[in-house]
Order: sequence, then C-alpha cells, then structure tokens
Amino acid sequence: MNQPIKNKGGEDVKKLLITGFEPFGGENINPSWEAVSRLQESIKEYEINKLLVPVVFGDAAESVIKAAEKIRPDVIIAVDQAGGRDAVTPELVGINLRYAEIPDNNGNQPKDEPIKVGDENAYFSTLPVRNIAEAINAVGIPSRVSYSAGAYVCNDLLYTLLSHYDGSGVKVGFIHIPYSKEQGKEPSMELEIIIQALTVAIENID
Ligand code: PCA
Repeated sequence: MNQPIKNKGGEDVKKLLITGFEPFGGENINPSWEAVSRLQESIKEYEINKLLVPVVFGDAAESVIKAAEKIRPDVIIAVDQAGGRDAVTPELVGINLRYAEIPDNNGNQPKDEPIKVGDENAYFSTLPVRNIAEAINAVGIPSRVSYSAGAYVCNDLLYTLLSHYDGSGVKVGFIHIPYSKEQGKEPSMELEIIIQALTVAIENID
C-alpha cells in the first residue's frame, strides 16, 4: 500500500486547489487572482495548486472540475472579488440561481435561471466558515461570514462545485475579498493583507 507523503513537520501532505478569477466588469485586474497567484507553494500540510478561472457562467465550474480531476484535491477554495465589501467574507451558501446585472466575459446575462434544473435550491459550504472568519479577525483583519454569494459567476461556481462534490469528502469553500488598493476604489484592502487573510483561512480549514 502507498504510504501517505509527509512534509518536513511529519504531517501527511494534503492537496488544496485554490482558484482566482480573471478581471471583469471593466477592471484591469482581479485581486482574487493577484492574491492567489502570490500564495506560498505550501501552507501547513497543504500543497497549494493555483488555477485562474474565467468569469463565464458554466465555464468557471467546468474548468475547476477538469483541473480537480487531475490534481485530486482534498479541498477546493474559490476566491473572488466582491467590490463594495470592506471585509474578507467566507461564503456560507451557494444558491441554484443565475442572475447577472452585467454580462459575463462571454456576453451571457442570465436573468433568474436555475443553474441545475431539478437540483437542490441551495448547498452549504463544507468548510468551517465561522472558524475561518474568527481566525482571520484574530490576526486583526476584518472578516465575517457572508450569507449570500450573489447570483453572478461566483455563486455559479460555488453552487456547481458544492453540488458536484456533495457527499464525496472533497471540501468546498468560497471567499469573497474587497477591492485591492491598486484598483483605486473604496473600500479596499492592501494585497499583502488579502494574501495574509487567505493564508490564515488555509491554516484553519481543518
Ligand atoms: N467576482 C464575481 C465574479 C468574478 C469575481 O471575482 C462575483 O462575485 O460573482
């Protein structure tokens, strides 16, 4: 039988797939990818696998599921920009609804359509969102649990992943972050702080 791979601390190595989004809505950058792409390659017992995801209904989840089939992660975390929020917000729930105020990056603009006909109305995140928010707060970074990921592409990704991995043992979570300082919009957070918050989140997934 294969022995689990151990890290330097003697812990079994686990795999995390963490995603960030492309820019959308006229922005030049998306702080989610700026932060995810700068994360360390390994955090605690997790090997960090990073993926850039398109802001397109359906394609976002498809690209993550395809990557996950190769990587076979223990945990998947999607990170996304939520312009207007002033805190790092782990999302509790994904809902079976598509509604777009602005077109996605392929010009799709669904208005009140289900993501998956006949599937559950909603799925809860399988990450300990409250512990994660508390741990981020404990290092002095504003964070709180969010009870709505909206109905745009992020929710589409969250809901589809939660449905796909339901009962599989793969944990799925989702973290919305504010604008980063370089986008010139308020409220915003320094990229370094966002990176620190994501690192703390990963340290607290178990
Ligand atoms: N935020 C959007 C889509 C991509 C992103 O970073 C959202 O919250 O739906």
